[in-house]
Amino acid sequence: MGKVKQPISIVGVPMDLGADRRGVDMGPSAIRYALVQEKLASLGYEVEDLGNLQVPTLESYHEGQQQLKYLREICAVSEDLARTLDKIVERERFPLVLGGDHSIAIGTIAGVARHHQRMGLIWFDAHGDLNTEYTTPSGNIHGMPLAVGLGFGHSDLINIGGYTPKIHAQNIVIIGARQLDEGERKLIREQQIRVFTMHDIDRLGMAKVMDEALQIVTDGTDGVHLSLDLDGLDPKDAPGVGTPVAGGITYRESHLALEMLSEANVLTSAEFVEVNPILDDANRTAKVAVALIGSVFGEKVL
Ligand code: NNH
Ligand code: MN
Ligand code: MN
Ligand code: MN
Repeated sequence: MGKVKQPISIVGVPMDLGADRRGVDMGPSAIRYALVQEKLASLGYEVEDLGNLQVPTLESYHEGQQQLKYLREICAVSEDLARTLDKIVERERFPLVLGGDHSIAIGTIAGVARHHQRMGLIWFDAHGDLNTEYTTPSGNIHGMPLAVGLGFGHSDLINIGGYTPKIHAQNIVIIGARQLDEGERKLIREQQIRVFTMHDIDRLGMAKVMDEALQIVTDGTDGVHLSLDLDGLDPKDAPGVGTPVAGGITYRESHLALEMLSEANVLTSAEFVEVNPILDDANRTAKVAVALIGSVFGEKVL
């Protein structure tokens, strides 16, 4: 694992069915407009952009179940994404997925985790994304993907890719949490998931948090996936997200985290989600995403 300068394949998933703010479907375009491919090429990587997957247009579908909005359509896209990533990994390339709302992590994780005996997972987010149809306050599937990976939730979601669970609580960390629902807190306690809340980041500092996080996600694993929700950052630094929460990770803290991840040389796949250019301030959030992608792939000042 952790292949240096492994060739990269970019996939865009213009998904907005998992969230209730329009515009996040333009996330992949916004990140491309911020020159993601050029950034990676400048760091010496061979990069291919496979373009976007097809996502049905929200207005042409019925919401379906109140507690699992657009379940059918999200399942179809997730299967497509899982198959797409499976092929990228088989070609020994590094999958870099651009969202889209965070429901895409269901398909991303399904596609990559099958290639590992045991996969570590870094969930960088203001939220836990640990809801199920029984605990969701919104019915939005983007609030559920981490639970789904662990095997909790609707059977159609947890069985994407034909297997469940994809990941194990002992090898997961959540970084940046500051807004959790009651059902999520319960699942965190029951599953003993290591959550580095903003309180922990304030107290320990990001360097200590990452030291501990890297231990957890590499303990007995043969791969690590990064799922980075831009709302993990403070809205002052990343305003273009659907569900901003004050008091988040700063621009520099987020870079330090990803620089340390890059130095550890363990990452095998990554996704950057929830960039919403309609809600943004002149594409700043996509530019932050590209800067963070630079750090993940080894960009240094000196
Ligand atoms: N927890 C809320 C829900 O399940 C909000 C989730 N929103 C996110 N998650 N942006 O990252 O609806
Ligand atoms: Mn395969
Ligand atoms: Mn999220
Ligand atoms: Mn979030």
